[in-house]
Amino acid sequence: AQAKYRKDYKHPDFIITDIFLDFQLDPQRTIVNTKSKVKRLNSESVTLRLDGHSFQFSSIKLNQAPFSNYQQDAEGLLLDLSHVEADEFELEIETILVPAENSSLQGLYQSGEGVCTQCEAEGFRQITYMLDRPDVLARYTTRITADKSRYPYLLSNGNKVASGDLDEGKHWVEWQDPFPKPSYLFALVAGDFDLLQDRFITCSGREVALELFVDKGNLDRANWAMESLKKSMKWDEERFGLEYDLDIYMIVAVDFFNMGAMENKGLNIFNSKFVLANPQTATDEDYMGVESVIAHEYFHNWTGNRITCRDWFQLSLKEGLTVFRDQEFSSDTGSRAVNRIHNVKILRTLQFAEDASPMSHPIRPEKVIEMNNFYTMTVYEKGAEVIRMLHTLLGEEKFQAGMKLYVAENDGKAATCEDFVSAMERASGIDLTQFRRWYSQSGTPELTVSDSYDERHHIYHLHVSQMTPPTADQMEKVNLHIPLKIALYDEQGRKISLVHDGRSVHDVLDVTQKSQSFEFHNVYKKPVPALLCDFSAPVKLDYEYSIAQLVTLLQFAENEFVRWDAAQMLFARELKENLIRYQHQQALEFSSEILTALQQVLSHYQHNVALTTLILTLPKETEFAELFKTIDPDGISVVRDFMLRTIASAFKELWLKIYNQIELDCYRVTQEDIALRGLRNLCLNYLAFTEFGNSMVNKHYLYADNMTDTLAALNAATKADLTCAESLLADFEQKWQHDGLVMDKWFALQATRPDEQVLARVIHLTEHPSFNFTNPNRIRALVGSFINHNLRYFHHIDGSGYRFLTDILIRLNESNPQVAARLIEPLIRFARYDEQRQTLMKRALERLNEVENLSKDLFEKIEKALQ
Ligand code: BAL
Ligand code: ZN
Repeated sequence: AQAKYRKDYKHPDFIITDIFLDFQLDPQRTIVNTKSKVKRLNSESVTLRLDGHSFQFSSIKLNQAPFSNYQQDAEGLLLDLSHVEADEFELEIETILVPAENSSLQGLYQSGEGVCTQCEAEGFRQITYMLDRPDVLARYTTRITADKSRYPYLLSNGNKVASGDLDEGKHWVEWQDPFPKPSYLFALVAGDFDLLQDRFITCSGREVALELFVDKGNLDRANWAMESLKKSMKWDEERFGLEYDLDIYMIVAVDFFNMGAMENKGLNIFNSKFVLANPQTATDEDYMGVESVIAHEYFHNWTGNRITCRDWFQLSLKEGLTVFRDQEFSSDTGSRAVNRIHNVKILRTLQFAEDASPMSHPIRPEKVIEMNNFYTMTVYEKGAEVIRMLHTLLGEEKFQAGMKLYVAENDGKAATCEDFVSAMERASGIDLTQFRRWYSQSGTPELTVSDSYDERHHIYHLHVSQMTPPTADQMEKVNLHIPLKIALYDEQGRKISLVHDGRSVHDVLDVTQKSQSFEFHNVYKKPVPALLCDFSAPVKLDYEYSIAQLVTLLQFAENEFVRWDAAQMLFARELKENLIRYQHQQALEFSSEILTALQQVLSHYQHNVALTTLILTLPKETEFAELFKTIDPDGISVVRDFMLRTIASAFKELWLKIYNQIELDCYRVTQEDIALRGLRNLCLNYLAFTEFGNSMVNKHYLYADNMTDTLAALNAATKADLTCAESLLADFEQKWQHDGLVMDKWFALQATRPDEQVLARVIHLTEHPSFNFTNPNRIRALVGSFINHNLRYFHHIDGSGYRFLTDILIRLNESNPQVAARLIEPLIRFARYDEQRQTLMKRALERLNEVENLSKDLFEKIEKALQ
């Protein structure tokens, strides 16, 4: 497999300006006729390389005449144009596809009873030969012909311009997209659906038809997605001044989908997981997930579609920015603190782990073998953090001025990350020279902070130094521009103003050097510093807090994030100390000081219900694991279990009291109710580990009138291994076995049970009638949950977890390499474990390496891991 490098980018010698696609659709044999208007930009160029594979090539014509001056290989077609004089000509290519047998879920494939496409990043080349690169923008006209009764809806991008009936029960529809776009944004859907219709009046008064297509019978699960879409459209007008541009916006939910969703122009295709929701089938978390993914795809219409990426190395240009925009949407429409905490948890756990892995890469990668491997936490989530830092440094007003300039300069074009930063820089007048390094440097910077207090002169000093450890892809690191947001508190938790030479100073410190000191005046008592408030930069912080200082922040800090973060640090400390005890076979103990502080927070839950829940939620095993260079799966699991049981029994009466105090008469998706349900279910989670567990959980399940509560009961029952667990699981299975999406919750629970039998059960469940190896959602729910969220048993020292995963990967290598490459992640991270486990994991990778026809997707990761 050939690697591509960012530095090798070249402007295209040829472009395609207009493309007419004709699909004679049939799942067993689809004929695609493509007429493209090709333009030669480089008059010297006499060869044209088109990308294409995985179809039957039928014919090619140039200006209507048969053309045979080409070479075909496994990845495309090389046309020899040395005898073609004209700089503009038409290419007509015919290909034949079998959507029903396309298990890769890229290109054109069958999903359930329908047919749909997925073209990002390089799926279009599985439909026909094409200049399949994002900087080639063409106007698309698409005509689809298919059986009318089987496929009453035939959809593509843009506006429907014509349609008609044909003989033999067939019909056709023609779509035209007025906006030039790269091939990755092309979409086609054919099928029979239930349709939810609505409309949106834009800020300039235009009416947009909104159409949401779901599987027959699912209309009662479509409303939330539609409401979310309208909210997103309004929000983007109000906060970013961006208005929708077509007269129609369509969303189709499909069950077989590799990603979350896809922002195809005017025709989003969604994994049904991020569309369908009603109180009986979706949890509060699902509702929030639907809202943010709907928003994300909608926001791509400007940041992604109107302005796209020049090349795939620039992916974060659209993804980092669009994640930032969807995070801001969720924060403006919900709770900013809750959203920030949620996102920081993901970043610290998953992105930090990626940065410490063989796959480490900057948000703008330098080298790629398989582009699908770079739809990562780094490009998306760290990419969004980089945009957030820009926002912090510039402030909202200048940031929006930068956005305006970026849009004005790049609308209708394929842009680069540099185009974005440059617009921000020029619009704000702020020098971003050093800041740009965030785009080229991988790894997680570490900030070490110490302080000193001059009692006589009332001066407080903060000494800050930065260091980024080497990563797999990059040994040498440079100093970054890190915005460090701070606050100083007195012992009562009152904020002390930040003053220097009598003038108030900004609470965001510019850390730019290896080592720097900051001085604050008029500080009359030694303060407690809150550092990296709101996680102002994606870095690790090292400051030697005392328990007392953290308790002060936890109880009194006015910033909610600071309070939560103090709790995280207390838990981390407790876990680390007990892990040492565990490793020395000493008795475990929980600091009474910390318990008292937590109890204080819990008893005042009414002040801030959502925050109390977040504070009292013990970090997951995988979150704790990131505290260590070498991970001890058994130790972390045992100690966390001890902490859980200690908190459960220490506040038993309080858990019970709060559980009984919270009453919700019916299910509503509001901030307040979600927070209350969250706390009540947290109470249940802890109570499950007390003598009341079995009867309370049973009753909770019985009385639940919504999926959030049902799942909370099932989760509590399985995690605490209650006697009711089996019967509740059986009841749920019986009730939902017909519904794969709901069964995913059940599969995930089964896979995360904390007992020796879990792997045997998971293997057995791959034969379950609701399970299906061709559906990525099912695989992620059962296999993904086991390997990513069952730390102890996936990493069982007998190697059974690794063998299981290897078997699965061998199976998926050919059928769906994209999904396989996601699942291999925990195996390639062997360096984080002890020698015995490392040996077992490497053996598994070597076995995979021997597989015939190893996909580029797996090859790239295995090669990096074993090198
Ligand atoms: N562009 C791929 C899916 C997404 O990030 O929206
Ligand atoms: Zn996206």
